[in-house]
Amino acid sequence: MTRILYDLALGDEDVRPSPYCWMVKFALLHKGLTFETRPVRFADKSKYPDPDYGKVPVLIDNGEMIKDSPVIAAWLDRKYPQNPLTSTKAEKAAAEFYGAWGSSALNAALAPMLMLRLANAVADEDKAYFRMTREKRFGKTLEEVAATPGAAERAQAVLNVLAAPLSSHRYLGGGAPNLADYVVFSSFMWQRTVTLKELYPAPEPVAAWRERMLDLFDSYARNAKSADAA
Ligand SMILES: N[C@@H](CCC(=O)N[C@@H](CS)C(=O)NCC(=O)O)C(=O)O
Repeated sequence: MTRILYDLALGDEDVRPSPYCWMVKFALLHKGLTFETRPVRFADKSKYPDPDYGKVPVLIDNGEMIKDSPVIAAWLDRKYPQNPLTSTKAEKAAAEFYGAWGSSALNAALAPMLMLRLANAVADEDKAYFRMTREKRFGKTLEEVAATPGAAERAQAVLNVLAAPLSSHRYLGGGAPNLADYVVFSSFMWQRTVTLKELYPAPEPVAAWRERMLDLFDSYARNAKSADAA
């Protein structure tokens, strides 16, 4: 049985920033499934398992190709029912909410502090592609994105939302981590793999939860390489 996860890499191939790939790595670890990661860079789509799709994560599970992180998570729960990522419809709905909130509110709040750092850390052959695609997405230069006023304050305000559930629960999943934790924490891995610097003050319940998440699975995430250290 081979399980290969195609994972986005920066200039240093060991630095893996993609939040969606992180979510799938956590999902596999949660289920106790072994896997290898295969790094791909941004621009050279010929190295992707599906060049027309042109994105990762893509999981190849014993020859079967599954794409798109929420689809991969749902597929893993169907194929490997042990240690479910979500056990009830309510948990599934909550994880869907957190996924949408993470990729809109949280990622948007973090982006001004990360985009220019990412642009500097991608491989030389990716630099023009990265700048062109991201400037098109933001509708401004990466320097303008980085100069967004009040970015740290906005991140703090967004994290205050997360402090609400984490003030009374150890995890977003309640007493133990579930898919909701993995989708949100993946955004913090996007940040952590780009820089280990403290970019904004995090509310205490969120900071404590992040430490708990870093400890999971023998500190898998804590041991991930950051571009700072590359
Ligand atoms: N909806 C997809 C989004 C995947 C996605 O956007 N992946 C990014 C990395 S985070 C990517 O492959 N980017 C390649 C590129 O920018 O060319 C998922 O959840 O898996």
